[in-house]
Amino acid sequence: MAVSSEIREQAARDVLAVLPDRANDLARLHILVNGDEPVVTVIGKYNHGKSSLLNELTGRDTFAVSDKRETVSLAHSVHLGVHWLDAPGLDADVGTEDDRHALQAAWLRSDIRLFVHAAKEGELDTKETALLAELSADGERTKRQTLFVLSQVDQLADDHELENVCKAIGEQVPGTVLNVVSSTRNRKALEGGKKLLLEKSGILALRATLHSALDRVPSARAHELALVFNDIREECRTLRAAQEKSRDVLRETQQQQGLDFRRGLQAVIEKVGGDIDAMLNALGADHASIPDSAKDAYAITAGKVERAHIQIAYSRACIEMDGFLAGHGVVGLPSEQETKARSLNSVMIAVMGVSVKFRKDLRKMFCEASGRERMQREFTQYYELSDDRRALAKQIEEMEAAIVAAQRASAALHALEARA
Ligand SMILES: Nc1nc2c(ncn2[C@@H]2O[C@H](COP(=O)(O)OP(=O)(O)O)[C@@H](O)[C@H]2O)c(=O)[nH]1
Ligand SMILES: [Mg+2]
Repeated sequence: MAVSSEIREQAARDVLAVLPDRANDLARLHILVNGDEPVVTVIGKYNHGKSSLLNELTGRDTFAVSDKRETVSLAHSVHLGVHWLDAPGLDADVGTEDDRHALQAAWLRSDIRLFVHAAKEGELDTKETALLAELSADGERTKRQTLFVLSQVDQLADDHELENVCKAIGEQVPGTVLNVVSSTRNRKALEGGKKLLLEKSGILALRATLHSALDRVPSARAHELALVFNDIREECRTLRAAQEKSRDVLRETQQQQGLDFRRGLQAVIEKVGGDIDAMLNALGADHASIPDSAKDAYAITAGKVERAHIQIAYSRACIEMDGFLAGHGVVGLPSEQETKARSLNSVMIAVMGVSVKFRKDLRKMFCEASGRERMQREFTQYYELSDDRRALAKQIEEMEAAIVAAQRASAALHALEARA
C-alpha cells in the first residue's frame, strides 16, 4: 500500500531532526514503503562490462557501452517488471563527486547487486574485495542479495585459464558463487542463431539465477523494512532515555543547588543577625540622636561613636553576606536591571541599600523575622536570576525541547510504520 507523501515527509523531517545520521535509512524506508519494482544494479570497475551485461540481460540496448568511461550518472530502465540501474564505475582515480552520489544512490536503491569483475583482470584488487565485504555485511543485515558476475570470459585463452582465475578469486572470497558470462558471446550467438554459444555465454544461466533472486526480493524487503523501522525506533528510544536521564540529573542539580543556597543563606543571615544582636546588647545608652554642635567638629562625641559602631556592624554583616553570595555566583544585577551608575549594579546594594544609621534599623533588618525573611526572599530571587542558575534552567529547557522532538520522531515513525 502506498503511503501518502505527507506522512513520509513528516516522518523524514521529524526523525532527521533528532537522528541526522539516519538520512540513508530514511531514504531506504521511502523506497521500501513505496513498494516499487525490484531494483537490480550493476556495480564494479570501469570497463568491466557492466553496461553490456545489463543490455544482454534485458535484451535491449538501453545502456551506453564504451571503451571510455561512459556511465557518468545513474542510467535506468524499467523492463519486465524490474528496475535496472547502471551505475558508474567505482575507480577512485577517475571518479568524480557525481559518481560518488550515483554510486550511493545505486547502493541505496538496489535490491539485487550484480558485482561485475572482468575475467582478464585476474584477481580482485583491494578496492573490490573491500566492496564485496561491505556488500556481504550489508546482505547479512538487510538480506539484500549480491551476485558475483565474472564477465568478459571470452577474453581468456582457454578453460584452464578460466579455472585459474576462478580459483584465485575463490581464495579471495571463499564460498562465493561465480556467475561466468560473456556478453559478447551472447550477442554473437543471438545474431548468428548459435545455440551452443548461447549456452556458453552464461547469460541464460545468470538470468535464471537472477530470476530466483528476484523471487526472494519481497521477503527480503519485508525483512529490511522491519529491520530499519526497528533500528530507528530503538535509537529513538535509547536517545530519549538518555535525554530524560540528563534532564533528571539537571533538575536534581537545580533543586539541590537551590536548597543549598537557601539553607546557606539562612545560616548566614542568622549568624550576622546574632552578631549584631550581641553587639547591640553590649552597647550602653544610645547616643545617636544627640546632635553634634559646631564646636564638636573635630571632637569625638558619643553620637559619632554610636554611628561608627552601627556602620561597622552593618559593614561586617554585609561583607559576610556578600562573601556567601559571591560564592554562589550572585554578584552583579541581572543585565535587565542594571543602571548607568555601575557602582550601584550590585545585588548587595539593590537589596540592602547603602547604609544604616540607627540601632532600630539594624535590628529591624537583621534581628526581626520580617527583615530576615525579606533578605532571604530577595537574595533568593537574585540567586535565581544569576548567570549560572539561568544557564542551568536554560539547559533543562533545551533538554525538554529535545525530549519533545524525540517523542515527535517516535510518533511520526509509528504513523509511517502503521501505514507501511
Ligand atoms: N570481449 C568482450 N568485451 C566486452 C564484453 N562485455 C563488454 N565488453 C567491452 O568492454 C568495454 C566496456 O564495456 P562496458 O559495458 O561499457 O563496461 P562498463 O564500463 O563496466 O559499463 C566495451 O568496449 C565493451 O564492448 C565481453 O563479454 N567480452
Ligand atoms: Mg558502463
